[in-house]
Amino acid sequence: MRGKFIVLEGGEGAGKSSNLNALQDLLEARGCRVLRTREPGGTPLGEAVRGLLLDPVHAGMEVKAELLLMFAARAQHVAQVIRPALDEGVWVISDRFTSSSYAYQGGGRGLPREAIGWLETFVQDDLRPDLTLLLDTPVDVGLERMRSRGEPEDRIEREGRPFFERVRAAFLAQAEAHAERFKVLDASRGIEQVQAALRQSVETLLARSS
Ligand code: Z5A
Repeated sequence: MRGKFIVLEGGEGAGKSSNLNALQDLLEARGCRVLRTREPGGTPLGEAVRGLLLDPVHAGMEVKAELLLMFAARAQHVAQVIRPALDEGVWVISDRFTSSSYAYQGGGRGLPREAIGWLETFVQDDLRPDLTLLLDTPVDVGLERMRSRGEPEDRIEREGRPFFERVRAAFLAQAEAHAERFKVLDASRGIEQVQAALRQSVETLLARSS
């Protein structure tokens, strides 16, 4: 049987990395073979493109170049990693996917959603995540968590609060428009509560696919 494709999305400091561990443990405990990946990245080419996208040295990157680099990395990721794994029955869990392009390059940068939609179809054909878990936090909470880690900010993290407010709004709009394949989790709660909600959503998907 074909594997399922689950994506974790959210703004800065939403807790995607922390929750991916819990998701992987849950699926493996239920006997699923799991491949964990991320965007931008997930292949040697994609990781090289990620380096270009996040390096503050490219502060003047044209927004259309940013969008096209996201999809260049994604084209390789889909062809080399995601599709083959799903075809072999492996469950793919990804830290971000195309919803981030709608949120950051669409909502944040103001690029038209029609252009993003065209690239989505060109690169993915009919491939869409079976479930997108949107970890939603007020922007201040996420930025505070991110800054408390004390790591240097990458090129995109250097954007100001209004940018991240637009990103959040664009994520929530997608979740509303595609309620059948999105689940919004209130990620401002404690990590145990967030993980309990995540488990519930994934159990529902597991029950549907058995
Ligand atoms: N991007 C894009 O623009 N377009 C695209 O198409 C794609 C991506 C695919 C890289 O992503 C950047 O690429 C990203 C979007 C853009 N830009 N930015 N800015 P990334 O996912 O690698 O980078 P990130 O979003 O900055 O990830 P992050 O900062 O690592 O956040 P996170 O993984 O969601 O959070 P975390 O590391 O799990 O947690 C952050 C801290 O909060 C950590 O200390 C945790 O212990 C703590 N935490 C987590 N959950 C909780 C709870 N519930 N309570 C308290 N503390 C918590």
